[in-house]
Amino acid sequence: MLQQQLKETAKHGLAAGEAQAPERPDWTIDQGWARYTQEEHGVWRTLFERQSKLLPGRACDEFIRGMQDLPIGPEQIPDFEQMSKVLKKRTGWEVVAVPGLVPDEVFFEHLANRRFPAGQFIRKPHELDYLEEPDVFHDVFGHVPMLMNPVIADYIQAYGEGGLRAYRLGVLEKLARVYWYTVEFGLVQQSDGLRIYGAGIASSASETRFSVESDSPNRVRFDLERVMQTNYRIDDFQETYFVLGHLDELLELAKIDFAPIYERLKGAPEHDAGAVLPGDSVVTRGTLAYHDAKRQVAHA
Ligand code: HBI
Ligand code: FE
Repeated sequence: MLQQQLKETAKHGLAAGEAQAPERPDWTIDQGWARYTQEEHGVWRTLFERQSKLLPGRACDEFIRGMQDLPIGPEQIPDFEQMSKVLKKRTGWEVVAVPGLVPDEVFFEHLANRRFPAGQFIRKPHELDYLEEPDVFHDVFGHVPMLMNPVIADYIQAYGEGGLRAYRLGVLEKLARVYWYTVEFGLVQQSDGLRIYGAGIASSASETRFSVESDSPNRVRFDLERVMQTNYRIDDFQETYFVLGHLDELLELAKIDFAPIYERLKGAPEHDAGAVLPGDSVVTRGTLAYHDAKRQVAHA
């Protein structure tokens, strides 16, 4: 894998299934909450406090509200069972523990059944800003508040169902891009400004600032086919963020039959992560200074 300097949060960069054979066919494990050490709870606290300070005014209202309504706080790593009780009442979702990345089909099967697989482990104190697999902070702090929202709840379930279909059709890459640029790195236009709803951003201190404040990245209105043709960064901040006009746009997206779109896009050109295209509705055109500087160092 490339050298990765600034991987602040889980970017899911490893091939799924690199762990050893699972105990259970669905890859779930016991969370084993009582076995977390004080040091592990301390890592959670550090990350929780840092993000809680940054997110008001940067994350969307739905994220902030979801967080408030969940029984999670800075003191300790959340207990999945307790959290699932509240989540289940709100949107029918629950959180199950997995060792890390799981194979794509296993992941989709869980989502299609409103089970969110969350990494059981937490990153080590020396890797607060650097992590390859989704851990409990990324999965719980980043994803679960949005799962309290009925629109996102339906959308991610639909993604699980669509993922199973896309997997069989051999077009997973295109669907994965949609997930990446929405659930993981999505921005949404709110009346008081651009806001974060993507978990990959919301669980990362540096990308929280970068995504909404930096002049470097492009911010482009979300367009399904455009996104399906666009590469993404797994090793660094995104070069382009796609912006929804409203979270309800995801409801429409959840209903779309992707099969004809896959057909139409066969052989269509792929776009670089930092490209701005003639058809784009540009919110802010980026300087790309951040990534250009890194590319220069890499080529020197
Ligand atoms: N496994 N635990 C876990 N979390 C993920 O986000 C995840 C995964 N396996 C596969 C996967 N994501 C993605 O590659 C799919 O969305 C395509
Ligand atoms: Fe994630």
